[in-house]
Amino acid sequence: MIWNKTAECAERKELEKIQLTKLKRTVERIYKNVETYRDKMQQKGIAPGDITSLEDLKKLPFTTKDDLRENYPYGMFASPLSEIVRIHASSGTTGKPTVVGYTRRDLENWAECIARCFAMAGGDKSSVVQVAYGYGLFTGGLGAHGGAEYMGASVIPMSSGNTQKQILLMKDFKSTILCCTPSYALTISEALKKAGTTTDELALESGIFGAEPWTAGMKKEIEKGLGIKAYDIYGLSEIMGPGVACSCSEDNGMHIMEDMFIAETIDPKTEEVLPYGEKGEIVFTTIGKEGIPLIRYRTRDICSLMPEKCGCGRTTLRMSRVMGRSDDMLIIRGVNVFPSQIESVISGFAELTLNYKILVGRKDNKDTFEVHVELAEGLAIDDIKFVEELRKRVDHDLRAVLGIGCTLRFLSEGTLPRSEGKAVRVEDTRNLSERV
Ligand code: DLL
Repeated sequence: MIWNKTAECAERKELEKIQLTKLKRTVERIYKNVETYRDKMQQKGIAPGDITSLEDLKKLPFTTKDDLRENYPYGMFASPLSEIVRIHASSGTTGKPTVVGYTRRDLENWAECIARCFAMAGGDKSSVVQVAYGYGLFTGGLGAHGGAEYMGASVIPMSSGNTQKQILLMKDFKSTILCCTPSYALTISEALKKAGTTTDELALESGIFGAEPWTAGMKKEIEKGLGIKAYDIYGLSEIMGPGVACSCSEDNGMHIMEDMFIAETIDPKTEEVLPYGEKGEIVFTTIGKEGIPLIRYRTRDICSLMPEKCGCGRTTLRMSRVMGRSDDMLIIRGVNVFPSQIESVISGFAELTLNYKILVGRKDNKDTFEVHVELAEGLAIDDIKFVEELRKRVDHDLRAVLGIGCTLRFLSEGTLPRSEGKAVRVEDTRNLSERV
């Protein structure tokens, strides 16, 4: 089913007309209400009236995560807090999170986008949607929840974790759609197998998975293990949350909600706009948002744009799977982790040096995450009491900043190889280059 044929199957010309009207309105709004944007535009010598065609988008400045950090917490909001009805946040590059706010209309538009995604995955009002994305500051849980409810489905707000209960409810409540990260879908599928439950005992038909990169191998395994068809859903908190784009039954790229977002791909180094089909960093301009509209937001996600007509009948531009990042962000067990966050914690301990290494791998379909760090000179690694007490404190601070735990290993000073050029801090052996 196509949820909103007017928006999703519009003629290109018609869609571009809508985009231009909404772009102009957005630019006026940010120029009036957000000092950073006013300054950036004045520096470039442009005013809202200079935007007269979609081509003019190129004249507008980019926005980065740093802009959000520098304006923490509410400086990029274009609506007063009295109009903001929800706040979400995601990892910042250092200690402070990236904060986003939604007006009532923003929440409605978000729900509309997600309802379109559910429809792509075969959902309708008779669906039973089990939301196993985390609820809280992360946009996954509440985002999927709002969209499923808006579609009219019966929503089970399970949140993530508690795998045995997920399975129990999935069986007894006859869930037809599962929403979670692909890695958690695998965990559920493994637990099902261990419990001797067959997919015939479930009513599950499809799953909407995203928030982290996943391989084609993982997709196959999830589909087989849960007896479903798996769909890829993309999004990021800064732009809205999940539902910016989603794959359809054709399973060939993700349809972008183009009446809400304008997508471009750029060369991350030169910032030159790339032609469709070329691999680059995807950049989004929100054209329907009130709370925190963002112009040309640099996502750091690498993919390509696909303008070709899709067999499903939707006419919207598709983005390919996410093929990598143009920065160093890691996604570990669905959580965004920046090496700089780890470094900022380590540097707060006089007992530690800044010689550290981050090791990410995969074992039994789960991400492993270790941090190895050298002790300061003269400190004894064999002083068990001291080391254990230190471990507790470092572990506590890392957990507080990252939101997930890691295996912490202390090393004697001088153990790690010293770099002769760029320090290689991260060793990621998950082999995620071959993705869905
Ligand atoms: O992960 C929003 C989301 C929730 C998307 C649930 C899909 C499902 P953030 O925590 O801000 O928001 O992380 C955004 O996650 O820039 C990508 O690098 C990555 N990401 C999101 N979806 C996908 C996907 C949510 N389908 C960052 N494939 C983004 C690969 C994804 N990477």
